Amino acid sequence: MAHYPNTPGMTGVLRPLRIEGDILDMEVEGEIPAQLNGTFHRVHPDAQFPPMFENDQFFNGDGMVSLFHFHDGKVDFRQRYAQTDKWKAERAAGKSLFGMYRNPLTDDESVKGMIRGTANTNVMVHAGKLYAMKEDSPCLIMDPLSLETEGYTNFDGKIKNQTFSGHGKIDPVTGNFCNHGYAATGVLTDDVSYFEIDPQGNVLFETFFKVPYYCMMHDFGLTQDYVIFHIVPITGNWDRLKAGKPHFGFDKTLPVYLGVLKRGADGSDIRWFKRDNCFASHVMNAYQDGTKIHFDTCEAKGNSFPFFPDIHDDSFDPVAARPFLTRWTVDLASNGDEFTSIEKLTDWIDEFPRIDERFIGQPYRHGWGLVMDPDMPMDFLRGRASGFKMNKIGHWDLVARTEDCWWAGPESIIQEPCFVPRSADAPEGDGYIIALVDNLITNYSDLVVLDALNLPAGPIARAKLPIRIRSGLHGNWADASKLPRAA
Ligand code: V55
Ligand code: FE
Repeated sequence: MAHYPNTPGMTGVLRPLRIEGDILDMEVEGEIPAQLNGTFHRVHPDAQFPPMFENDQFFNGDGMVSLFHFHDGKVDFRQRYAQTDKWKAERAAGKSLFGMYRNPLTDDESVKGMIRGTANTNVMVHAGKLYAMKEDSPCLIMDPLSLETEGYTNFDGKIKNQTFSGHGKIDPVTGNFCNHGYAATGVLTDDVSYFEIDPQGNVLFETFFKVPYYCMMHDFGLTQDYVIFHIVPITGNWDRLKAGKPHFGFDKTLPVYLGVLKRGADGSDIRWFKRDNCFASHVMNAYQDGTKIHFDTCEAKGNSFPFFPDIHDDSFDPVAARPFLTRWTVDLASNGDEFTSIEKLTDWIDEFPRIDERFIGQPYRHGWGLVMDPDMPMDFLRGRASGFKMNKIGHWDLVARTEDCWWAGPESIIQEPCFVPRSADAPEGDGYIIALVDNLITNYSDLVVLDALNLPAGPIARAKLPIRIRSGLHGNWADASKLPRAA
């Protein structure tokens, strides 16, 4: 009999879902544009069994992958667990064997030394496979259409690093899958690797470097010639793990760094720039402008993660926690290590930034993301939503410096959006935004389709689920041409 803890992270809107299944030809309101031909994969944490520790992190749930397969104006839905080594061992035992988030000291003896990953952070198609990613473990390979798990890979031994972060990016120029892994030589280590995998799935190179201090390196920036790493003080150490504290805590006494490494160069060539303390997690995009590098990220003055509390036990500040899209600029021609400028690009509280990914690493104009507008009615609070309440999708035109949005209404919160180009050669931004919208009152989720450059017009179509999908992390579109041929 499964008894999940009676905590906000496991009850109400965050009750575990644990449903695997298929819907052939989803119920649709409106018309699915016929150009939408491909797949949208996304993932959420969903503990298969009650966690060993009542106060475990939301981020520690087993990865549950959802697939929305668009073809012929229809959408098919499929949902399966990512069958990590952890998932299989616990399935066989009928209970949890792995302990707290990123704390191997809390595991059952029977699983010591096993890969602890949950594959719950991002899913992306590359070289005909679905990469299911979690930043503390290697890449888990799944089939993009059947969602069957093949297992972990180190790419024929060519990736020496032990970890594969969740925010790998496909360079639109080379088609390479570019990613990093931190804690690369073991839990809490300050080694990081950067590597690129070609369109056929072959590792081109991997290089290692040291960071100024160990921290959660959740995302990074890619430009045509450089890779950019932000070092933000969400940090941890063995004393915390021995004391059973959360792996990470926020340290407001440490500076923030931006590392710039030439792609293909040795990791020891990385150059560090430095600024005052702040919080930043996701990166919208980065690009070169002469000798300058622009790095667009959602910056907050203070810690945005209440579940990774202040390392010196300061109380959580919900105002300082609000992130805003911000442009960090450094100049490679400068002699010092200071930033050239830090420019706030919006007054909207926003996170989960996305772009037209044909412009990754390039000068770009359009960005989208989730927005929390606290002035709109929030009937969904009756559903006990916790954390940020993302009730709008925002669009930023970074050239015209305008912004517009779509509000999901008083009952719903929104999951990370994803941009889909109208066609391979459509101009930047010409296409669709797709996103899961979770109605916390009726308890259903809809996958909405919007015109990316006309969000205020509202959804063109809603593919309707008969359940509500648990709040998740990240997902990606893959054009049908990138998928293995259906058997
Ligand atoms: C994040 C999510 C994770 C994680 C670390 O910022 C960072 C998001 C779903 O797991 O382990
Ligand atoms: Fe993320």
